[in-house]
Amino acid sequence: MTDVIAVDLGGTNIRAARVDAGGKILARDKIATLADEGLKAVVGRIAVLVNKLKKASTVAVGVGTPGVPDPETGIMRLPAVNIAASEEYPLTGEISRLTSLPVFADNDGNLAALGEAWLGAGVGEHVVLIFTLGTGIGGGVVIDGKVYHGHHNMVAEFGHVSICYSGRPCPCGGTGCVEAYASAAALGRDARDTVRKLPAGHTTALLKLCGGPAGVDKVDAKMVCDAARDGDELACKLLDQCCDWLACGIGSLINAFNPSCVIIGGGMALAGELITSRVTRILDKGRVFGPIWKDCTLRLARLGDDAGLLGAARMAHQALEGTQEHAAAPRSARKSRAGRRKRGKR
Ligand code: BMX
Ligand code: ZN
Repeated sequence: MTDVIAVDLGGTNIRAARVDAGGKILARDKIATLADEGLKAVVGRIAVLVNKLKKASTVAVGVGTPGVPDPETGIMRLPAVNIAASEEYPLTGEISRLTSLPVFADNDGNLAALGEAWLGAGVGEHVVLIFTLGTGIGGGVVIDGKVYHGHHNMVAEFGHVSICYSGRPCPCGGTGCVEAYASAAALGRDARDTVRKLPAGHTTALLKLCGGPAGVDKVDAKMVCDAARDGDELACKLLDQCCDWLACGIGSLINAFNPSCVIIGGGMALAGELITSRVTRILDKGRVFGPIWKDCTLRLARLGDDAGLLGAARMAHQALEGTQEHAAAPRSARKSRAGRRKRGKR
């Protein structure tokens, strides 16, 4: 039985796993991304991981990345904003050169959606949307088990759906993007700003969790969720506001896609019910066309951190089978794969 190496390129860590065609993880490893060193150095580290994990049974590599790799050339068409020097970088070609394997790549949100639709919270669903809440907000659409990429393979950038006409600026160049309001990074930022402005003597669990006024810089989204779980008033207010903004984005996309299911994933989804109950309550009250919402369920991701990895594995297997035409791979890799098949190897 053949297998592939799945890679999940994150802002902090690169995670990789050898995965069989049924989605079983056979081995895994990770390494720090060190994103400031630029994508070229990062790709060198990806290759080290792949070469460590690959076996004679390994037939391809699947990579999930922020930004958008060109499906034909594997060059970064939309740079990853959290990885330096990623613009126009030949992502799949370089990894292929360093590992001697065909490489396929797609956006991390798309692959999280594919992973959940394959083996997680979206199994058997007709139209699945995912929102991954992390440094940014990733998005993905899977229809009947296949990623929907749009006319020029540029979607789904759900984080950059605007929820405010003259709102916060976003690194993408847009205004009022939901990512600038409801990502884990945005919630952490809002919490720090709010705690800094508290009048003297005001108590909040957030101040205790960060070790007092000197530790306010450490306040993050996880602390807000932990404090909200314990009923802290300020943390609950921050989370209410964040989920209201998130529901605004989710409601608009439900109106656009009429999904059978919306999945909330990413690191912040570990807060579980705290997020889904708030978003559901807001959607029940409005922000979405009622009859469309009635037909849809909102769920937490089931694969946790492995959604993107399993999606990357699924993409590579699908690409090899020729059912996922848009997967990014350099033509040379496709040729060498065809050549191997002709020669009857692997
Ligand atoms: C950004 C965007 C998406 C990515 C999302 C989540 C860019 C343009 N990245 O919105 O492609 O899916 O972040 O990524 O670089 P995370 O790693 O921040 O969770
Ligand atoms: Zn944006």
